[in-house]
Amino acid sequence: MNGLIWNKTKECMSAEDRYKLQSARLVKQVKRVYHQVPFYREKMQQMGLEPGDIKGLEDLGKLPFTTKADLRDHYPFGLFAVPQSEIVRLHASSGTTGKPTVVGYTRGDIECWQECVARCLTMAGVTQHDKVQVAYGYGLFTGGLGLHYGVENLGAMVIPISTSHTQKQLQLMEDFGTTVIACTPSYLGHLMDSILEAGIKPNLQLKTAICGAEPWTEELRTKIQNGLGIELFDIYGLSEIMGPGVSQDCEAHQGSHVMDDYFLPELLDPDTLQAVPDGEVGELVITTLTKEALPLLRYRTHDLTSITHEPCSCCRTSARIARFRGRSDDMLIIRGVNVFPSQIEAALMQLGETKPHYQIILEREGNMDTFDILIEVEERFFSDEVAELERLSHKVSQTLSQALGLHPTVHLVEPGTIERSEGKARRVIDKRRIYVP
Ligand code: DLL
Repeated sequence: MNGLIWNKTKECMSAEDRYKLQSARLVKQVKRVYHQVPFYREKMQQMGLEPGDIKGLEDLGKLPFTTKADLRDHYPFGLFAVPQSEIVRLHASSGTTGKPTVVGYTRGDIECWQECVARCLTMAGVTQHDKVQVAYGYGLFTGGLGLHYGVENLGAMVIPISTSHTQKQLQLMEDFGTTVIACTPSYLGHLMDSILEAGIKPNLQLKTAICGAEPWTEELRTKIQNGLGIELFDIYGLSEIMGPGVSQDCEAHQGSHVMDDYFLPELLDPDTLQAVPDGEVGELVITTLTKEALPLLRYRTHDLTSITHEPCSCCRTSARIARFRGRSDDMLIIRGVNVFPSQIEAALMQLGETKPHYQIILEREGNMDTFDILIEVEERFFSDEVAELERLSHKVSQTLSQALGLHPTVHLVEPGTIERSEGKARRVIDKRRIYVP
């Protein structure tokens, strides 16, 4: 299919054929994980389950869940279902302290991934005649290479610039005639400001953007679409499942099409773990149907959304998920990096020079996140010895930057500054309004 517009046949199959395909793949996948991954075998045995008990989609609810903690506990390769010699690539989740979650891919997994991303690009109207500037980070993060291989698979031209400086992005965009940009929505907002400021919009060929990796709103989409006169598409994915390309919206912009011949979505109540009806908000849980290296059963994404199984006006019949409403855990996504408040606490405790009271304050300045952390320190640091406070401030900033992979602005404050609450401490004040209310 190289060089051709992606053929939609598979994406438009009837509900009946889809059900049959998903069922057959699920049965096969369950057998594989039972025999290849001791973790799943033990879990299923504890539940009194044999692979033969899973006869199709109707038995999905019997299967055990998988969490990020399970991946961490089996760091680095403990959940892999193939020998390491069959792994052709590794990626890892961003911004975690200590042990990251590591994901592996066989050659077959990479083929599946590039097919999914090629489908997404086609949904956005991208063809072999396009020039796609990939401004997601390359490296262990899945964004850069994920998009890269999808673009090549489609036969379009890839410009693998990664997260270079804005001036460089603009220069290449102008010189090479970039028609599609793939980057986080907040960064695109920043690029837009720079383009408008430099007055170079008339020189650009840009018409489409593939944005994802962080929550964003319809308001931001409209603002950038109007500002740049281009169309924005919302690509979703997570490293544990594959990376970008698990789902994306089409030209109808009526929800994000899940590649559900490969990734089976369920929408569950995060407290009861019971299915919620179509249209109601729940946690997205995904079972990989064909993944070879790291197959996951009922992976809890913690992303909150709703689902519909109604066919779309574009003819695709896959399940569609709505814009994300938030997360059922406390993970924050700051400038595209995943951050858990507990990481900050762990780093501060290890440093041992501050008090255990801290507060994260997130805001939007223009289109970029600002990331401030207030941390209480002992009274004595506020004596006349300014140098001591500066030393500590520098050390804390360094420690946190290392732990998070981000540079928060650190404010050391006097004891009692941060408001105490009787129940749970209010660790995060997020004023960015990135989720739909
Ligand atoms: O962010 C993969 C990716 C790269 C997706 C490039 C799209 C584009 P992780 O770093 O593992 O992987 O982060 C996954 O990011 O569980 C969501 O909470 C959030 N996320 C990803 N895409 C979107 C989106 C990549 N379009 C976590 N809208 C996920 C809202 C998103 N949240």
